[in-house]
Amino acid sequence: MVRSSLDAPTLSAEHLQWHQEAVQRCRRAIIQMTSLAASGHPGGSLSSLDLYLVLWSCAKVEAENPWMDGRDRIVVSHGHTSPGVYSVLAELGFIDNDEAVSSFRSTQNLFEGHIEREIPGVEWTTGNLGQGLSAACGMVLGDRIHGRRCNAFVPMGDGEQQKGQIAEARRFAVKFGLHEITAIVDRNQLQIGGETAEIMPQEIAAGWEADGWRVVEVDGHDPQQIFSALQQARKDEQRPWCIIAHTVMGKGISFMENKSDFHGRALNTEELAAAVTELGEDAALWDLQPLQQRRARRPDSTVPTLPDRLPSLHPGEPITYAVDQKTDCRSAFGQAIFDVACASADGQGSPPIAAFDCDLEGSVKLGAFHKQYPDRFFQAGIQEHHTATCAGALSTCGVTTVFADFGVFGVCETYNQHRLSDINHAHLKIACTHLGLDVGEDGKTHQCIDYVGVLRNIFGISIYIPADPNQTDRIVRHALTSAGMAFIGMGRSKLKTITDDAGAPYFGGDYQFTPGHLDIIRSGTAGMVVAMGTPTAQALEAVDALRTEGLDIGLAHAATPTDLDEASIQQLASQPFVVTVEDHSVRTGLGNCVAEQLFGAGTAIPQLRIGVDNYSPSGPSSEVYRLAGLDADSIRERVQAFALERQ
Ligand SMILES: Cc1ncc(C[n+]2csc(CCOP(=O)(O)OP(=O)(O)O)c2C)c(N)n1
Repeated sequence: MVRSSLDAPTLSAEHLQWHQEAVQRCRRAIIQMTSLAASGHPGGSLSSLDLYLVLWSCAKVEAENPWMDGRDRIVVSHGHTSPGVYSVLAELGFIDNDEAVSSFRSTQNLFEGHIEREIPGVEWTTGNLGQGLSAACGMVLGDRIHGRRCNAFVPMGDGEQQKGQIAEARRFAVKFGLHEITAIVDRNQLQIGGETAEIMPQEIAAGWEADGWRVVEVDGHDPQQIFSALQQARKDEQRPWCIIAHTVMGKGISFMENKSDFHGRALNTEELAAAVTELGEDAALWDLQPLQQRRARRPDSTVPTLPDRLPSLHPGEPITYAVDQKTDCRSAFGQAIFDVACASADGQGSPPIAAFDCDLEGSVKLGAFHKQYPDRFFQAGIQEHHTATCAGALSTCGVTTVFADFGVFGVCETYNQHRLSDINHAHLKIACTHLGLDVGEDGKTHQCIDYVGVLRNIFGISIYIPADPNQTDRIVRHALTSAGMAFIGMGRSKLKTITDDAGAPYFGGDYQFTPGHLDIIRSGTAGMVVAMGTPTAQALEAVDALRTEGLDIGLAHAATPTDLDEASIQQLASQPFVVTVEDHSVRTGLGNCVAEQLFGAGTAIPQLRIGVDNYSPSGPSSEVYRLAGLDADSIRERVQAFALERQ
């Protein structure tokens, strides 16, 4: 193996010699692993191969210390070229070649069909095309926040250029001066279905130039040209560069060259023999049997465990909003994030915390944080897909990262980005306001009534829906100081403070937020109303009215609807019936969560689900709630009727 540095004047003759030999070995590995798995993407792997070899042999990365601070980040965005990536990582000692080749696309270990962040040398799990550049932006920001500089190199496909998120990311990179990033487009002119020019004509170079990038074109199979372009790109302290590398799909095996058929098809036995002959090796040496046997044997993996980087933040002191101090949860969120940042600031006044906004700063209440920490606030414009990925990647770099948005954009618009961030072990905190019908006059386009239903599919996310500003305060402090992905869901309106029997703030003072715990706001034996989020105030008014009328009904609040603990479920199970109240689709929200958790505990009690059963019109939230049956009177009537039916 020969390694060089981008500081060297050129690639040495020795390096070039090694490159030519290594390319053949890697081609062999690519063909072997895809044929063994009988699937995979050999075509693009072969076209990107020279780029990968130059990158991993010249960038500041170390096989012995793959996750070292300050390393360069090689973020391969077209993750289907995994055979190419694995072959190069094996060549450079990051991973074991036989392990990668024999277990590729098997359930044995991590060498999946698309590259995985757990593999040393891989920075981001990709495969959902269009997200790599955004992830690289997050990583560069992470190093800047830690006072370091890293270079990020982002190889991408040319078909991939059709994704809009890439344009979002390149504008962001230019706006924030992320000159450390170099994109490298594998311009092989082909994608799955044929020629890129036919599938979707695109002026690739013009697009990058128009967004402010410096564009250069190279022969993507000439290591010296690739090296020199990378070197110049790295020297430019003003602008990020895009290197368009002209390549040949299937490069190196003549019958595969320029054939889109080999984008995603492995060679069959005859083709494999022909490829071997062409690569100049004895076909007998290419016996796949030993590798097949190893695949069947499933030996333990030698891949080390990916380290996790968690910042340490101080939660600060909780705030209690008084009973007559009507405010909205989003303001309480803005105050709490500001507080946590101030409480966690180091000697230089810079906390390891960052917040992203998509042109809704005033509405999502990030103003105070922005003003105090302007270099930790990222105004990303109406570019939610990029923002979600970029923030997700930054959250893996030892920076607590908040993505604040309206629910309909921060959840519904960006679901796949969040899912990929979770697969990447991100710790992103998604704070969404204007949830449900409480979006008010904006109407049905903005009514996010499916956040629980959508987000509960993401295995690593904790869903937190506070009942009022006091609980919001405590939930935000908890979420910001805990590991993992979190969603904090809030409405828009100013809310009544939820009070206990004595009229004091229920969620104020010494109240401790405990995930999984059902907060019993009123105890009763005739049945239990379980509310979630904004309509808790309406449910409380309804329950108090019914109690005055002699119905001993209780009220609970489920701030973590998807994960109620056993004691909470038992509390519900002992009731004659349960009524769920939510500003969410009745098909996929709290009602579902409660029903399935009760059923799972072996209990079937009658249940009434009060919630949203259709898109609702524009109007003040209070009117929209009345129309949807979420006002206190409607809740009271329906609970009363349900109780009467059961007597
Ligand atoms: C968002 C997204 N849409 C669709 C796909 C399915 N897909 C995988 S590879 C590919 C074509 C990619 O073409 P290109 O970037 O040119 O890569 P190459 O064919 O050169 O390997 C498509 C459509 C995907 N992985 N992600």
